[in-house]
Amino acid sequence: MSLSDIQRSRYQRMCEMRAFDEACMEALKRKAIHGELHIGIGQEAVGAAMAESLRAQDAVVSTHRNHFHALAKGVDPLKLLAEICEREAGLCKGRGGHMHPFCPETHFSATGIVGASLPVALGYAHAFRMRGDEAVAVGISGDGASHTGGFHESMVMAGAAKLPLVVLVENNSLAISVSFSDVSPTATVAERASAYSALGLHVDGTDPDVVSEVFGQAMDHARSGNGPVIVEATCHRFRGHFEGDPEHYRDRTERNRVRSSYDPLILYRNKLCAELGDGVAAELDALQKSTVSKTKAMLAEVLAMPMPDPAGALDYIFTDEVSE
Ligand SMILES: Cc1ncc(C[n+]2csc(CCOP(=O)(O)OP(=O)(O)O)c2C)c(N)n1
Repeated sequence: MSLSDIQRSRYQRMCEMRAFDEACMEALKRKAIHGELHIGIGQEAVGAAMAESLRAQDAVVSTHRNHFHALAKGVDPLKLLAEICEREAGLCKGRGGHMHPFCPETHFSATGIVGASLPVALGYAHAFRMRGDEAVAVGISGDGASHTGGFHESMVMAGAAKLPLVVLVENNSLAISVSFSDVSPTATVAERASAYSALGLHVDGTDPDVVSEVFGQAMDHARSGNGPVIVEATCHRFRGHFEGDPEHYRDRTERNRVRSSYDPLILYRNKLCAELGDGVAAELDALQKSTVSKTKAMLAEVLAMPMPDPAGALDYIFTDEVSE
């Protein structure tokens, strides 16, 4: 049996996301990125799956760990990588960097302020309702951000006004060094949804098939005027909180256990081989290989791009006009 289009595209998206973050790690090594870099490797299944249910008019507001969400929303990977590498040709002319990429054309934005993506997503959801648009706002949160006031206030307002808001919580069980189970008043974030008159869905975030089905259900629910949804995807962060994090809170044995047990690319490859036969392995491997080499070529292109002119350091800070 052969791969279906959807299986191929889910695997390909995950490969693209992994290769993208590996390129970022390489760029950091080459000193093309300054400041903290938050890598999403291990969480590819969530981003890959959400891409399928997002429409052009929907908005996504992400976090400090935002690369996969930007790719899922259709942000141009070359412009995104150029932004992360602080180039003039980047999404925000190199002024936003890795934590603050903005793309008005695709309605994608992100913030490095933990918990702040939800109030912004709430604003989008209000605007969609006022304009009568059939669009959904997706606010992304980590498990740590689910404990902030902004998360709570946004959910209260979205629930009261039945706004088209989907909150995607990537629960990787760590907020830097703080374990979710040590601080959370509930075993899951999803079960808090009923307190906000919202729908709560919990899903295994390592399997793109499962995430896709559940995220699609959440988007349909919100798009049909049924109010907000919390989708919580359990996933695993393979790298440190940021690149260079000494990870004193987990030892090498634990890190290796997580990587060898929950790699979404390996798990999905194994699943497809078990379902369709080992014959599909060669196609999957070729796909991964060509994705890696295309991404390496993209990084080379970005690194050859010019940096912003220091004389323009104060450009784009103040504006006299507010556009629509
Ligand atoms: C308001 C605010 N407080 C603290 C920080 C520092 N900080 C950056 S990321 C982070 C933890 C976020 O954890 P989580 O929401 O679980 O996301 P993850 O890093 O696991 O993706 C913290 C405390 C910040 N950026 N903003």
